[in-house]
Amino acid sequence: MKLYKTSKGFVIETEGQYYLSKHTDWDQFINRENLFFEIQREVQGLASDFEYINLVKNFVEAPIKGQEVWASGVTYLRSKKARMEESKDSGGGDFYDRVYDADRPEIFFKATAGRVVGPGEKIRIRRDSKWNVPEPEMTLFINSKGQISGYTVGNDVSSRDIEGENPLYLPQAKSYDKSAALGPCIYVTDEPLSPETNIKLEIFRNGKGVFSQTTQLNQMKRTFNDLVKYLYAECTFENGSFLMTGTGIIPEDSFTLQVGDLVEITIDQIGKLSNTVETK
Ligand code: DO4
Ligand code: MG
Repeated sequence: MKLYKTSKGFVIETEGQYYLSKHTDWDQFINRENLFFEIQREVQGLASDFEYINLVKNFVEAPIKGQEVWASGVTYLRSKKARMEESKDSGGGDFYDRVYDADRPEIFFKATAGRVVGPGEKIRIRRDSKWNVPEPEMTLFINSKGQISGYTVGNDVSSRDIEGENPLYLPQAKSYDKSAALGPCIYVTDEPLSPETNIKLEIFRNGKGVFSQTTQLNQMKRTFNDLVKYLYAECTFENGSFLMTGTGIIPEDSFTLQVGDLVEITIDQIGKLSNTVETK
């Protein structure tokens, strides 16, 4: 089932039917133990209506309110190789090599809710950066008890020249206004995701495709539970949190995002997150 946050209410999609939840607080709506069963129970008392599709089409927002967004790094071989290459001149490459094999994963703070954009909204590239990429990432919604309750699509927009210049610049390369996109929904399931789940990144410039690649969850080196264990070890999250799980796709080194580019990320079961690039 899918949960959509819209400016007109919270829409539940399940088995091809659409329902409008009676909940009015997103944080309370999503941060419940056993969310799958809670939603199943809730829809039994609601009437479905196809009109609610229009709310999803026209009024959908990023599925976040009182949560922080965190992110994991170097969880795919492709990411390790790209970071080592971009930071070789600064002598930082070895850090990425070591973290890929270490027990402790790289986890960093990505964004407050106010820095996150939703479907159809503009993502930004930094004005002081010349080399920027989208990072398509399976993103977990973890409740305040540390349980993974749902999944969404995430874009960890990143400045490669800034992080490559010095690994200590990572927070500036990663965290700035509109550097994160989430959506279109929170996908809630009572089953584990298939390792064959596809994560696809497409980039369009002036209506023409300039990049397209797909990876699968089975390419990820770490487990979701391992990442959650480290994130929740010494942090509490009153309303739960979002955790991006790292990118397995990075365009070739000659590629950089431009203003006006359309970035589309599609993950099986969850849906498509589309955003265009702006800077100002
Ligand atoms: O350490 C750099 C960032 C890595 C990252 O964001 C990723 O692998 O997705
Ligand atoms: Mg990333």
